[in-house]
Amino acid sequence: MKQLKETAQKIKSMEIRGAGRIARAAAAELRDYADRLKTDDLNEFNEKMQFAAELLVSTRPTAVSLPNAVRAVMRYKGESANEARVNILRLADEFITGSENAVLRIGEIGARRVRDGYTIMTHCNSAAAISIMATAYAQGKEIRVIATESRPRWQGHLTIQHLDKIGIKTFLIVDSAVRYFMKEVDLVIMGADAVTVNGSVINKIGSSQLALAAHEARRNVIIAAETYKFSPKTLLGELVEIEERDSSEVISREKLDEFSNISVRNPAFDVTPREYIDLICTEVGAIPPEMAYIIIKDYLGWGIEEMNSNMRI
Ligand code: RI2
Repeated sequence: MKQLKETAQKIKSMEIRGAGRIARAAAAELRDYADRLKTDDLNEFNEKMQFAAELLVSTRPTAVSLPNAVRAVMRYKGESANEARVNILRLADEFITGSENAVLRIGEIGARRVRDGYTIMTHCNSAAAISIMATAYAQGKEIRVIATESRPRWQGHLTIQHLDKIGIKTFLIVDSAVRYFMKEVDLVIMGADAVTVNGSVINKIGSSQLALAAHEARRNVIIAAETYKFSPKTLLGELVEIEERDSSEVISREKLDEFSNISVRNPAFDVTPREYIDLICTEVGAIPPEMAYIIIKDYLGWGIEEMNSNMRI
């Protein structure tokens, strides 16, 4: 239980962050938790697994990768606690390996859209988006990247570290400079925390203004997103909840206490409408956003019937 709570806390505090990484961390925690559960009673085992699943899902409300990863593991079956445990270990490992391979495949598919000499703008820190840039660069394409700081958590600093290691020439800019630099950009590549059934993309706050500036300047926008970032629940009309984080990420508590009339709003994500997105690059292909439903139904396996009868998390 202690380790389960620690993992949940690390995801909540963003010590473990990035939609893909938190999904893999949750799958790994469910696997290890099942392994640590010593009970032979199947009912008790199931109840404890359900508790763990719900705790992990509650940590970050927006990233759909998290419930999708948990659901992939919680599909386990077993006539006994031990059978269930063995099944969970297999499902979790399958999810983790599949997720790592998906990022590589997205790199290969997405790199086909990157030409030699391109300047690419990116936002926040997305392993899937970086995979495209890294693959294009490894293919010998001379690219440059413009990376935003991504306030308030500065994930842009992680991006520049990564790109620097690979050897890609990168400019770090403040978030408010995206429109100023758009004229120098050939292609925008960003990640996703969630993709809805109508093809809208939820990603780090600021993504939609970047996409809007790209749309205005007629630059293409590619979203790099594994299929498990598509939200089955949006098929039932549910909206993806946008996480609002603590004010202390934006201004210190002491400073804020100096004011009487000021409070902080700190949404972690925003929604980019599909009109501003040219392509969503998944591991099963580069699709127009309008095809999001196909991914949810055919690749995640959640048609409307399964949704109505099965979805607990
Ligand atoms: P990968 C991140 O969320 C960013 O919004 C990023 O674009 C997205 O996850 C996808 O990242 P946060 O955890 O899965 O920083 O592509 O809030 O790495």
